[in-house]
Order: sequence, then structure tokens, then C-alpha cells
Amino acid sequence: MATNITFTMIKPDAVEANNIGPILAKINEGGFRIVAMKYLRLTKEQAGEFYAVHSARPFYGELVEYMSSGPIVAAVLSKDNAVNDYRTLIGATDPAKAEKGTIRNLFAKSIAANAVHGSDSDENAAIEADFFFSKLERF
Ligand code: IDP
Ligand code: MG
Repeated sequence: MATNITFTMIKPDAVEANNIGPILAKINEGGFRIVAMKYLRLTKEQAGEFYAVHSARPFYGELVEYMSSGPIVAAVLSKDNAVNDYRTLIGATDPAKAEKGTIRNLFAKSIAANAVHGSDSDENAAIEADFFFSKLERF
């Protein structure tokens, strides 16, 4: 499979718990290359736009509040089969269901504060990477 990209965020709970380093180590150990990276705090408006696809879900308000509650690390990662392999590395949305050793199993606090984001398709990976990074910010 051709090398492709996925998009991730280290969410406010994992930043607050000082887990940026351990999560980046898992990403490196998983064979991903860092194409782009930044440390920033989303406004409520920006978080709402990023998660607009979930605007009809009952947890949307909570999700937007949460994702704008503190700084995050946003990054573009590359690897063969990046989207699926990264979903495997992070584990299920609900950390109680995430397989042992996955990033969410190790670092997530709850289904909302679940440590990391990972794109769910190549199409969304491109849209999400474009939301945060210009061409000049990718290497
Ligand atoms: P994913 O992050 O595993 O792709 P999605 O279903 O796309 O999961 O949901 C996006 C994010 O919304 C989740 O990562 C989590 O932070 C939050 N979320 C999902 N389901 C719930 C829920 O039932 N309650 C509260 N927050 C949720
Ligand atoms: Mg998702």
C-alpha cells in the first residue's frame, strides 16, 4: 500500500496529564513519520468547525467545550496504510473498550476525554490536515 497520511490531535486531557512525550513515543514506535506538528489552543468556533460532522450528535456541545478547554498538539503523520494503522494504534473511542497497549487504553480518561484524535478515512485525513497546516508547514 502506498505511503499516505493521517491526522491526529493530542487532546487537552493528555496534554494536561503531561503525556505528550509518551504519546509521541508510541507514534514513533508505531512506525509513523511526523510530517507536520503544532501546539495550539482551539477557540470554541474552531473546535465547532472541526467537529461540524458531529453537530447532530448529543455530545457535540460537550465535545466542542472540551476540545477548546486547553492546548492540544496537532500533527500530520505518514506511513503505509496510515489511517487504519493509526486507528489500530489508538484503540476504540471508549477507552474501556480499547485494546490493551493502545494509546487510548494507556492514556485516555473517558469516552470524551480520550487522549487522541485519529482520522477515519483518507478523505477526512486530507480535510483535517488542511484545516491546521499549509503546504509550507509540511515536511
Ligand atoms: P473517534 O474519535 O474514535 O473517531 P467519533 O465517534 O468520531 O470517535 O467521536 C469524536 C469524538 O467525540 C470522540 O473521540 C470523543 O472525544 C467524543 N465522543 C464520542 N462519543 C462520545 C460520547 O458518547 N460521549 C461524549 N463524547 C463522545
Ligand atoms: Mg471520528
